[in-house]
Amino acid sequence: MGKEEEYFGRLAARGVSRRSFMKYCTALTATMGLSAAYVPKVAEVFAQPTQRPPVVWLHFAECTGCSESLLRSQYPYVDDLVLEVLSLEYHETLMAAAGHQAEEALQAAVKKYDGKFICVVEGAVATAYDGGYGKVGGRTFLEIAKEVVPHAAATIAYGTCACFGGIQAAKPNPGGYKGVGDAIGVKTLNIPGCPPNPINLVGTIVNYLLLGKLPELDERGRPLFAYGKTVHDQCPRRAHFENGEFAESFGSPEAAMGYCLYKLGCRGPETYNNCPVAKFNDGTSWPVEAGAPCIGCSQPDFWDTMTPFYEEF
Ligand code: FSX
Ligand code: SF4
Ligand code: F3S
Repeated sequence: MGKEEEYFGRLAARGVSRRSFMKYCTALTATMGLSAAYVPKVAEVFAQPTQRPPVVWLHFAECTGCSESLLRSQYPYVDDLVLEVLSLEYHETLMAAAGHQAEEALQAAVKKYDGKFICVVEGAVATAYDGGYGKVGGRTFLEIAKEVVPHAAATIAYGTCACFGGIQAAKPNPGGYKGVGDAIGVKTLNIPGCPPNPINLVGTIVNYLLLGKLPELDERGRPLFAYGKTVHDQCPRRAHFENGEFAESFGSPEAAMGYCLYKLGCRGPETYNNCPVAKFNDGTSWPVEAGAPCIGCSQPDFWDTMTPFYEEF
């Protein structure tokens, strides 16, 4: 049996049809900003993996929501990508090793794949007091980041914490928390969001595997295909914003359904992300569609600049 047939057999055993897999690939290709002609090639990245780039996945200060949202995607394509298309050499949440064995695994992976592995980082890095505010296995995040990140072929900061510091960096920030790139002075590819949308990580990695390069980035290191426009630019409620039809002018939450949430504090106009088109949970919904204003979770410093998220009246 060919690799592809084997793959579809595995999907079928998990209750996923070839049709719904192709639907996912079509959505992924569109999210990546590629033409529909690329859909079969994108499908091949999953179904017939030819290369398995080694990945070292680090966890610093964070809530692990980023890994959770990635691994709990409804369909198995994401765990397939993480576990089979990539060669996951180190991931604290997923690996069986613990203690000294885990530390040795990290060092061995960095040595063996020096200059060749992709480093994915979740969480922020403490920089004050020699990084003393955050440690794994007795070593500071700062020390681990300095030891691993410069040896990677590319580093992907996954989540607002890893990109810009996130909640740890909110004022007064006594630990001097920063995004990993700022903490150690390297350039990272940034996929912010708290949590980010898994499709943007999958799109970035598929872009790398398919075209042999990372996607085009903006000045903050974010892939343009995902962060090139504001949430507001792509929001289906935008016509109501332009007509001045705001949810708060209606008497009841039911009557306000579907109207613009700007006067309820929506930060969509200042927030760069593709939530309205990519949606979460395999295209089910996103905050504004579910009736919650955007809180700007993918913007740097959103905990300081976009709070309070809710106020009591
Ligand atoms: Fe931060 Fe992620 Fe928010 Fe949580 O790893 S971006 S707190 S969803 O877990 O880093
Ligand atoms: Fe813009 Fe938010 Fe209104 Fe949507 S709900 S149109 S993102 S202000
Ligand atoms: Fe975050 Fe706003 Fe999207 S809160 S998930 S950037 S709609």
